[in-house]
Amino acid sequence: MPNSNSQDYGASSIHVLEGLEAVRKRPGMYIGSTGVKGLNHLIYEIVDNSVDEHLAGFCDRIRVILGSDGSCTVSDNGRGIPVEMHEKGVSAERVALTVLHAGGKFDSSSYKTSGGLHGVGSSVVNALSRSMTVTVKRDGGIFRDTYEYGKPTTELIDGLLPQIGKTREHGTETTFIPDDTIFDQTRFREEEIKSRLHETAYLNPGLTIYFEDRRNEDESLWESREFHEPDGLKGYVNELTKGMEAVTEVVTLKGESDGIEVEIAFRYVDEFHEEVLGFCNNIFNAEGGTHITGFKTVFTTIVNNYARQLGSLKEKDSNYTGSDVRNGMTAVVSIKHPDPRFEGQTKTKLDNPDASKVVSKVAGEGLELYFDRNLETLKSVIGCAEKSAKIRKAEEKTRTNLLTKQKYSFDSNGKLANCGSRDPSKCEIFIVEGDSAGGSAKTARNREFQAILPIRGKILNVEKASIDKVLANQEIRAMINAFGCGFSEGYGNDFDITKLRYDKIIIMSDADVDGAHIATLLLTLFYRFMPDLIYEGHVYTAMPPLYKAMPKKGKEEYLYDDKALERYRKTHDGPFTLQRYKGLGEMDPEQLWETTLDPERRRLRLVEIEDARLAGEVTGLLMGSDVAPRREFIHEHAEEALLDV
Ligand code: 0RA
Repeated sequence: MPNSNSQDYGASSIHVLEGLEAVRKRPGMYIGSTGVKGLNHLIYEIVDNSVDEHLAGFCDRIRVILGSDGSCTVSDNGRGIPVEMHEKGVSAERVALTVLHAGGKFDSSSYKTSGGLHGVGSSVVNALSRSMTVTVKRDGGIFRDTYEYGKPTTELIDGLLPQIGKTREHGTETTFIPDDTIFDQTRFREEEIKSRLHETAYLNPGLTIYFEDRRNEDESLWESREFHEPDGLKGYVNELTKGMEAVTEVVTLKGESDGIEVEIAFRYVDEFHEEVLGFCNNIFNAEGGTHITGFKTVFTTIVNNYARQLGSLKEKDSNYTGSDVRNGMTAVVSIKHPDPRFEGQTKTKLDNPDASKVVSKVAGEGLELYFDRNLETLKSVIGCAEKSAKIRKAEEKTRTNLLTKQKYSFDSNGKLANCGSRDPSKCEIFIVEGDSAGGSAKTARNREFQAILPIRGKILNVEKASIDKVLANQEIRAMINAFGCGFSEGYGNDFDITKLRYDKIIIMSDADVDGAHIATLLLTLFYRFMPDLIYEGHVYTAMPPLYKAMPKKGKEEYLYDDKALERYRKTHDGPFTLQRYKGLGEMDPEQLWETTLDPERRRLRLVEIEDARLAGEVTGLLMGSDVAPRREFIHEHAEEALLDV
């Protein structure tokens, strides 16, 4: 029976029930999903509370037991959830289990909060459980509270939990059975749980986690595991590189600054790949974040500095890239942050700027100390970078050869209609959407200085494609070849703007959504592979008119936007017919020349990106598969930054 004593369960607590109701209405918002992932997540929420108690220094054992009744029991030997009277007039345990977000935040100075996916704790698990029993041992007593679907079923005595026994032990035990009306299925997936518990053990070397799966009817088939990893991150990196040929030992770095604790372990193996894992408050950050960036940046800088000191890089050589330096690296970066923030859709990317600062400080200092004393390891690391740089340069060369070889075949395959002049400062190239508009443009243009490159339909979205795919794309190759200045990718840079064959690269697409989309795809390509084209102001979009106004009396006039039409309506009294252009294809060559090609009359907009940061943001925006924001970009950014010429 739910407790209905109004003294024990006052007005503030009614609100509480509404809170848990919200969890039942939108479980996905609190635990990610109602699939088996979300189901397992219930266990992690409870375990994380015990891990927090370990981090606070009061618990070194956690047990996780899967029962045959579909339950999970998590117990620890911590201080025990406080059971005394809370300011809300009931036991603090009751508040923790029924108030959303209250879990664990009794005393934030001595008790670190977990950086969990949703950080919501036991009350959420309670809300999503058919039944839940919490047993607390502390202050010499054993206290028990029970719930069904998040609602208390134990009657409090003067607001406090009934004592069911005596003990000198302390700790918390939580047993819950997930609500099968919420979850698609209620069988916990043990493989994932074990792996996560093992990971937790690596991240907390002082902790022993015992796991037992008692779900089989046959007791002899129960599985039990004990996870204790006293070597911590070092052991973790060892495990991650098991069976690979080690190039270095596992190096560990540790330090603290501004209240942020940092621990790092890394090693090199003889493999052409890198793996860098980030954790914040024991939670894996699948998308990395500021801690990882801080580590990578300082690592690259330091290895390059040493490489120059040791003569691996000569004066004329460019630096090793970040991925050169991490060639063969396996690393784990784990930080403890008092106030973690996350970004990204899945909330798995750490966002705190101070994390980057502190990690690079700790890692930087630690690395210099270590490398100064371990020259052989340093040389091995530099050796891995040398190897990577060599391969990278060879690949770049092949790629450039591939492109230059095909240069003339593109010129002669009929797509590019080049101009007569070879003076880049006078030349322009129009990238025209569609063969028919391309045909008109070829007829209409001034052959002396205007080149036309028709492209078919939508080009490849380079944000979503691998470099090989990008370079295999005919339209993209045609553009790279026509421009003549190569391309840069990632850290590699084979781009040479001085070789650009046209002063103006003009994107000419229809003034509709599809046209905007194509322009966006082209801009994405330029950002990523030829950003200097934009930084140095060579990229424009053509502005074909939207309307032609034909008055009964007087001259015809092209109107380039709706504002112009408005103005026209206001300033012309006589009757006029209005022709609306839906696409470039509707214009004959002469009209196309008058409105869009003729430098004397056309309107162009310069595509300008203020700085790299904005470009990065925009590129991120363009990456999404959502069409709407892309359009916005074209209309807002390319518009406001675009000057009329
Ligand atoms: C808040 C304060 C204290 C302990 C805990 C929470 C606590 C919560 C959980 C959840 C699972 N196991 C837990 N162990 C401890 C400290 C109260 C005191 O000062 O004794």
